[in-house]
Amino acid sequence: MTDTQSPSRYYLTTPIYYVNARPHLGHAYSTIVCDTIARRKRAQGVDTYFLTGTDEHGQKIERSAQAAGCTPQEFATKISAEFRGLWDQLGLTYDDFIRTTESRHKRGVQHLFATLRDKGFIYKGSYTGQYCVSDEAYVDGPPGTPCPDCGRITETVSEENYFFKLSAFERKLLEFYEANPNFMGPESTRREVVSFVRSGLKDLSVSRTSFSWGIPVPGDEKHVIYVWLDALANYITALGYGSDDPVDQARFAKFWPADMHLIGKEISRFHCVYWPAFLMAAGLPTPRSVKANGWLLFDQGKMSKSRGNIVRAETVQAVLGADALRYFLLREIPFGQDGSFSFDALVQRYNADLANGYGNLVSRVVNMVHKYFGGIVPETGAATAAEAALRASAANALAAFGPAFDDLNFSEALKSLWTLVAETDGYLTANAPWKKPPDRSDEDHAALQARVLSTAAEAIRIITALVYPILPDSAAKVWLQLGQGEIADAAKNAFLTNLAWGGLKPGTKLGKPSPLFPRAEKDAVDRMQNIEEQNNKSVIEAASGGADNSGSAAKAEASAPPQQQSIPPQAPAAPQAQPSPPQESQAPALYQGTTSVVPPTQPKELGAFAPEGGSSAAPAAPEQSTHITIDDFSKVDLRVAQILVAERVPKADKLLRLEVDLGYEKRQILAGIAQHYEPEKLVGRKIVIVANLAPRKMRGLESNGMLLAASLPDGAPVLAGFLEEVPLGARLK
Ligand code: ME8
Repeated sequence: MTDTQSPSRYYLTTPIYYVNARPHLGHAYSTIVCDTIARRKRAQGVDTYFLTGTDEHGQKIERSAQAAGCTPQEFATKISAEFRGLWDQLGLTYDDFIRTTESRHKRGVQHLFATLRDKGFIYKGSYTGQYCVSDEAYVDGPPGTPCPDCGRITETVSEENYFFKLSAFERKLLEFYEANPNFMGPESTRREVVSFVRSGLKDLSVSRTSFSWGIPVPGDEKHVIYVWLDALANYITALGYGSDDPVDQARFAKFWPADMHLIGKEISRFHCVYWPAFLMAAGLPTPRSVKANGWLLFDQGKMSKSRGNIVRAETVQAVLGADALRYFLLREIPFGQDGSFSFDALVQRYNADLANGYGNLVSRVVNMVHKYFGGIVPETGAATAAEAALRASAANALAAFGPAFDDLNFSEALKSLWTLVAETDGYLTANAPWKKPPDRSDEDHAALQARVLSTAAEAIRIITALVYPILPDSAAKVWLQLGQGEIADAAKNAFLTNLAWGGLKPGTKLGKPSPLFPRAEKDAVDRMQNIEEQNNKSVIEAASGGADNSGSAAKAEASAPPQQQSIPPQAPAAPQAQPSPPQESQAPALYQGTTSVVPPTQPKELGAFAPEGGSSAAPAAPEQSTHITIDDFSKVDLRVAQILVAERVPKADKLLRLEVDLGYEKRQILAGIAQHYEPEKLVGRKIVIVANLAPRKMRGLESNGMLLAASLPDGAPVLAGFLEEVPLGARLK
């Protein structure tokens, strides 16, 4: 099914991003990787089509829009514009940006659905089962089953649906994987997908009736098409699939099948199982490859809106520039593996490799050519062993960089290139053209300067050309400084196809030296952290009406857990300072030291439920104003959680041990409600917890939070809950 690789054109895609959250560094990561690939391909003379876009249908978006008080279309338009705006701000060179609410997409998806139905691969049936709204995925298991991908508790759906005969493709897919060993990567993804298919494929429900925010099934409009069938089709609809227009048809014929779908590893099943099966069923060629990036981790978890541990690309761009971000992501994280992001690591890498490394090398050489040769590249003269060695290093870098890069091994590619940076630096230092020993004649010294500086400048030219896809802005500046003109023009002329030693001609007039990567001072980390804090604060204020309204999207996003840096993980107290080991009868600390945050009257109305007798055992609240500010309140992180496990704690008649699911994580909490609630009856119940309370140990068990309950006059707790459906992890504010 897979065509042979066509060297003359290349079609690559990012996932299309959900519009329920603003873009963060995780989204930027996949898009930046694609941008570097697209730039390299174009600079090799390959006709390249780079597609990105936004995924705008589905129940999740419908609910986010509802929460924000606007229509799904308004909501999608706002967030989609943020993605596109950010990609433009970062200088990403996508050729097309598709929105799944565009008519060209709807037309194509309906055409695909009708084709699959006409070919007998779609039939009507009924489905009762579990569905994860967050991942828009069907899940096997009984009611209450958590989603295997995100851990959220699934919802039970019971609907008349259209089904796709996925089961008919089990063998075909396995044969396809076998015949195309490079179809999926990395190896871990390939293994996972193969074992998923080997374990048996069931037919897939491909329509929904319980909500309407989607593309109607042609001819049966009360159904909307399953969001993943809708979303995956973007890769063909953007090219013109389903259109009668000859221009669209020619584009589709030229660029399909895609050379690479670049995705995050969590959506491999959709891309490596469902997508090829849909295409095979429709009689269309399958993509040539699907490659999964690992996860960007921050504060020990996958960076994601639902965990609230996000960093924005704009923040890094504002302080260190977009190139620094691109370099860090590609150099620091071996592609395909998870990688931690931290501001400290970013600044260290920036200073070591860019400011002190490449940037400093360029500045030394360009300045010396100006100082000693009036800015004109001198004749090299006869090469010595030192020049031959540097030239050999450049040849090594040229030989190593391309294959590593084309294998998506960006980190290794850059490492090999930075070996050349270090060797050029070492060559300069060893030959010290700035220092004339007393026993060297003026003539000999001038010859050495000419030889060394022109050789070093040529090495810089090679480095700059190779690194251009990763550091496009900086490479453009260096290209000008090397007197080579606009690098964008060079790229258009496919300058990477004939890159070889010797391109910097004597007599070339260098451009003015200009700073590339000013050293980041110690405060760079603080500055980035402050921007993130301010960002988060303004989102919270906008949501509470306390600040300039930054729009419905901001409101919806405010329901995400806060960024860890901006909200103190615990309120400013020190519950650890208990004089004696906590007893079951002691309150697990809501009021300990957090009294400036929560008014002392609050526990009576919406009791942060302490084990029985807790409120009287809690330390007295200090004197304080009866009013708190919105900032004070926002320090208490109240969240919706669901009880997964409830059991009595041995030898403690008041305590229950609960395992609760916050959607973005699971944790254990202890609650003194055993005399009022049977543990079995609590399982599955949605409750409210204080999520950022300092952990405490009771009876040797750690409690990570506290549930909220009203406290009746006789002291009995009544758990706080909701009448409407609420997603796990939703914040109370
Ligand atoms: O899944 N680390 O959209 P999405 C690395 N609409 N990459 C990350 C990341 C992280 N922490 N967070 C996000 C969807 N990404 C669907 C896709 S495609 C037909 C439909 C990147 O908004 C990564 O590429 O949840 C991941 O697959 C994608 O964003 C998920 O974006």
